[in-house]
Amino acid sequence: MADEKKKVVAAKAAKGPKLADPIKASIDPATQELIVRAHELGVETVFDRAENLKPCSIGDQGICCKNCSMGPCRLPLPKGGIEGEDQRRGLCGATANTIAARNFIRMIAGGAAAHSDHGRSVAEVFLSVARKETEAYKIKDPQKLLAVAEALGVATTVEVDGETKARDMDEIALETAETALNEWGKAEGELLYMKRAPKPLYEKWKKHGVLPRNIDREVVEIMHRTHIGVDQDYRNLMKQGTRAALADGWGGSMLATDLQDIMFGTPSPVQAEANLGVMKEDHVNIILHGHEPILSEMIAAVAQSREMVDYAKSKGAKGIQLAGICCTANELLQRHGIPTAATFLQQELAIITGACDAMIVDIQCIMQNLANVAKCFHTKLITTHPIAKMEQNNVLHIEFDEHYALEDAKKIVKIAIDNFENRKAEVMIPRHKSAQVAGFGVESVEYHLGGSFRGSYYTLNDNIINGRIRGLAGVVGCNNARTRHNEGHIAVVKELIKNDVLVLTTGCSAIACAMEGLLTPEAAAVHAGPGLAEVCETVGIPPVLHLGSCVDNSRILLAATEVVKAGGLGNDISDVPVAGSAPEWMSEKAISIGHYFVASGVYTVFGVKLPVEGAPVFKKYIFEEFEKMFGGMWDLEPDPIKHAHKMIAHIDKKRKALGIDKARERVLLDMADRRALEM
Ligand code: SF4
Ligand code: MSK
Repeated sequence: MADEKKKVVAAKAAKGPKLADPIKASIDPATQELIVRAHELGVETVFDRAENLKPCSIGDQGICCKNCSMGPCRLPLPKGGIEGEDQRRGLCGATANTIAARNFIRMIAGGAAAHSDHGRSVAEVFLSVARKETEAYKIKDPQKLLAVAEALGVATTVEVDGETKARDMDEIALETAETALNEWGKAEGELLYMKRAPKPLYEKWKKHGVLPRNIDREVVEIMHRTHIGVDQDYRNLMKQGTRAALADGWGGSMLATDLQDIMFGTPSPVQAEANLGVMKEDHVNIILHGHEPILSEMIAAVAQSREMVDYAKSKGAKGIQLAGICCTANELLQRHGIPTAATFLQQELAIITGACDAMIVDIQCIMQNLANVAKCFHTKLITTHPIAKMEQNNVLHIEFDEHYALEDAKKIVKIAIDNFENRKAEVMIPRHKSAQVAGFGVESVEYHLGGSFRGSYYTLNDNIINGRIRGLAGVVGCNNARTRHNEGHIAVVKELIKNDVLVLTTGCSAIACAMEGLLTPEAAAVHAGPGLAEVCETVGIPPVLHLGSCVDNSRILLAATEVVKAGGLGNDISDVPVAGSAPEWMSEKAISIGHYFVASGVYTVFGVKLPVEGAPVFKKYIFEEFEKMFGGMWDLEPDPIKHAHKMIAHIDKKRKALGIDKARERVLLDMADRRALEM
């Protein structure tokens, strides 16, 4: 028997690792073509690894603890489920609920730390700008500075001889920068931005003791509480998870977004293209990947300079093509209209085109296998951040210092240009790309939907009340190699807009929508229900609005707050017909985002899986009981159509509670009548 087993293992090993089926791996033709090319060239990608490396089923259910060296303790569910008291215990006695809750909030800590540390870097650069220590960055949006100053309690006026005068902008900038940076580590009080939320929501947070004190402390406290022998009550653990997630959404992420807008400009709608087809064979292709716009803004400025374009031409290229991956793509797109090359799962494929002369990365969502793929091509892979290096020796590390931003950016762009003539493999850029309109935000939604009441959310609210727009959905998050690339995003979003739900999207979900052509005003006529299509056509917006990067989910929170303020849709975010979704999530950041949506009153559905199945009591707590505290709760639905319909059902429940469900029925009749008249 043992010999038989050995033979099977040997036979499998002789065959080599399994290769991904391109059609099953992705719905996107560019991705499929490049997976085939990777196979032809013998280059392994994440899609192949997903075939050969299966996830651990115990970890998948959230019930593996390795928080001390007596473990790992794995607590599989007994066959036939649990009857009576759950007898499962780790060596220390930790229950499945404790273990799942500890794991869950450690994911929140990871996500909140990632977003917030990004925010801190931005705040530090902003402080350098305010102190005039750097020439490279400027205040591009003084209006936004004034708004942020006010939200942070920084005075924007002064009294001079009994008269109120505008305060000096340099002074405002400096005090705003110092106040903002203080939010990460202040000794007492609560995060200043919490009061930007609708008052009833703020009161709920206060009542349940989850107002964050400072950003760093909430992450640190999670690490403390989840250490062996500390917090052993899943409800109390989740209380801290909530506080840390709120410190992310209404703190670190929101500050990152705001300070980026002040320095790099508040986005407004721009047109561009998306997918790997944006790369150009006869250009130097520079791909920017990661999250912080601090570096990519400089690269964008330098790469578009006459000096660098001429240098590229001197090397035989026709010019320089910049394109982004992941959230760096979203940052570059929303402020400069720079095209989007790829989602998270396509990052290795950008190199496999053979046309990527340099891939410049900073932080988050950067696969270590990029270095192995780059070895097979001429691509220079350049890490730039002190906290994110790679061990492989073909990777260049050029540390980016904001005090020498332009010099560093020039050096990097020059390396890319010099590498143009070293292309080895035949270039194979897929032809697929789509048009997109991106760059929406709290301000531009207000402007575009303002209608006759320019500069307000009344018209958006009116259209929700009269039922043309059934409700709002935030569809966000990553790709996940455990599910078919982009299929979940696209199916969920199409189903929502078909049912008149206006979708706000960020992150890789936004990139997926762009690749599918859903981010154009024309998409409304093809994919949206009649009510939503009518609104989109009238105001000239796409049925899916791209609001930016992962930290820009804070824009969704503020947009929902504006909806509440505009009136007619209740007093709190939890009253608004709105739902959240991450159909293909994979990162800890997604868990933090999901939880701050939930704690802000939003029903939030995740696709793929959630690490809670092994602890049914804990699962019930966050799936059902959270609603009683904050109005929002978690849900899981891997099937994208059912996923969308759960969101629609929640939206309808909220419409009914507001007494506007009848309005929707009337509007549908009106539409039919109108069509009959037109005929
Ligand atoms: Fe096991 Fe408890 Fe240690 Fe976790 S903390 S590994 S459950 S003994
Ligand atoms: S990049 S966190 S894969 S959305 Fe923000 Fe995409 Fe998810 Fe990274």
